[in-house]
Amino acid sequence: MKLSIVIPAYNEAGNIAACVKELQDVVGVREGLDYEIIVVNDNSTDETAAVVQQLIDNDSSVRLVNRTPPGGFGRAIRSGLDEVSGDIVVIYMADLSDDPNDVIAYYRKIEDGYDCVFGSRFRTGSNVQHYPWLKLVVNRIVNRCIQLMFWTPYNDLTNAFKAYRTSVIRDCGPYQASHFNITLELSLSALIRRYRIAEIPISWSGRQWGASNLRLQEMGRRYLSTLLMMFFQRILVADDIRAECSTSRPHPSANDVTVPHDEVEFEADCEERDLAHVLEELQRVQKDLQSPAQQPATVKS
Ligand SMILES: Nc1nc2c(ncn2[C@@H]2O[C@H](COP(=O)(O)OP(=O)(O)OP(=O)(O)O)[C@@H](O)[C@H]2O)c(=O)[nH]1
Ligand SMILES: [Mg+2]
Repeated sequence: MKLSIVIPAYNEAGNIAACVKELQDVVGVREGLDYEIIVVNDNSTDETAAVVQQLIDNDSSVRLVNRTPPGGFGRAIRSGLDEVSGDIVVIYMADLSDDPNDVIAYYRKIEDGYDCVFGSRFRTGSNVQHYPWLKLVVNRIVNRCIQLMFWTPYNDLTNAFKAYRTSVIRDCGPYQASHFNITLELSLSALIRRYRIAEIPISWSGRQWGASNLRLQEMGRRYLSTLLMMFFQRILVADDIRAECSTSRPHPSANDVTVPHDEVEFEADCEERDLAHVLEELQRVQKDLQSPAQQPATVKS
């Protein structure tokens, strides 16, 4: 299966070459996967485009999408997704925050049959460094609220670094979010359609070069808008939405989910899986409460 890595980049001249290189080394050289790397440059005012152009000269698997205004993280992701030619899409940050080894872990999970892989920075085995404390606190509160609203065990849905089958991306679109709220639009769209999702611990490190583009005070209303849209879709029209899914959904005994009997079985399987997840989450919380000294993930700020 071909892997497409979409990297939104805004003023990342100091990071993008190292970012692409570490991906090439792991994905191409070490693992020998068929891949493409699509860098989406959003009117950067630095040398980002020129640096990527040099990388393209040495590796035809690297591509550059130059956007015209208006800019925005969500618009950049949407432009990148339109260009994808692979079977699996990974959204990856240009600021060296993500670990290329986790891309391989995502890829293997999809090979195992999952439709989406959500990395979590807050599970046993996760490794998080240099996370600004205010963002960390807001992240944990927001993600806990999302977990309660969607009754889901996945605890890092706002993180963009995730993998999806391309067919899932196409099924869940078109997308509307223009900024960082696309992280929620993508992950929650897959969640409410009940695609088969795996969550695995990942490593993450705060940027060492360049400036952060995520401004909490500007993004709040956008996250809220996407969150409420997905919440009401889930509670009011989830059946209509799921009926339009054309691609592989989790069904242990049959792929044809259009047969009514199968649909009933499918719903029952999903309910069962959701309950198992919630139970797992409750057991985890219980364990954490019983051993307060033991931290679930390494988080250094
Ligand atoms: N194309 C494009 N890329 C963007 C835009 N805003 C952010 N990015 C990229 O998206 C990725 C994440 O942006 P960051 O600024 O690191 O935001 P963040 O990771 O949420 O914030 P930090 O935790 O502070 O790093 C980086 O690769 C940025 O270059 C944008 O408007 N357009
Ligand atoms: Mg970042």
